[in-house]
Amino acid sequence: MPKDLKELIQKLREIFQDDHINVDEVRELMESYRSNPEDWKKYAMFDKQGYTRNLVDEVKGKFNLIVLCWGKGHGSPIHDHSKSDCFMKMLQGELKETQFDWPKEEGREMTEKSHSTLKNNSVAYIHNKIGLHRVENVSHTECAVSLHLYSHPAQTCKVFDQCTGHIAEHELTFWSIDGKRTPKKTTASKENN
Ligand code: CSS
Ligand code: FE2
Repeated sequence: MPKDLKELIQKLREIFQDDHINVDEVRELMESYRSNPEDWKKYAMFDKQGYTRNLVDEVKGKFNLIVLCWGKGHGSPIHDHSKSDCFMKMLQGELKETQFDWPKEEGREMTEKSHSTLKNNSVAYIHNKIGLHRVENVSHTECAVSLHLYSHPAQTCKVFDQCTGHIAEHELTFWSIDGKRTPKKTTASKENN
């Protein structure tokens, strides 16, 4: 069991030396880390406008690890994960994940496939073959913090209009890198996906 976030990162780096990853192994490792705010508070930066993406670690071409900070009522649009495997671990609070199938044709409303509440320390997993999702902090009183690992990280993703299934390309940006706020110019108005 990793004793802190640093040790979790070390173990992830070891696992990702291999080209082929075992999803269950990564998931179990992330689950076994017990969230301690002392480990991740330097990455936890909130914004009033929407959730923030804060880069913690990256191994180019392999994975990146991001702390996402969700203020009260903040949520993502319905989105895909490009070529990434996405592991999402709760560090604080709760998030609601709603899954959708890929839209079959444009013009039709996308209906929910399933939804679940992600509780503290649990890990959810998704990639494009499983489907699409929306993630929300539905709480009006509590913030939420989650740790996301993306293998083969992408710089863009697709976002979907639930009413019509219309697809748009969306740029993924970082609010901070290694605990330092990224210059405003590169993050203008496109923080959320
Ligand atoms: N994929 C979203 C968060 S929900 S998994 C993102 O990276 O911003
Ligand atoms: Fe996602």
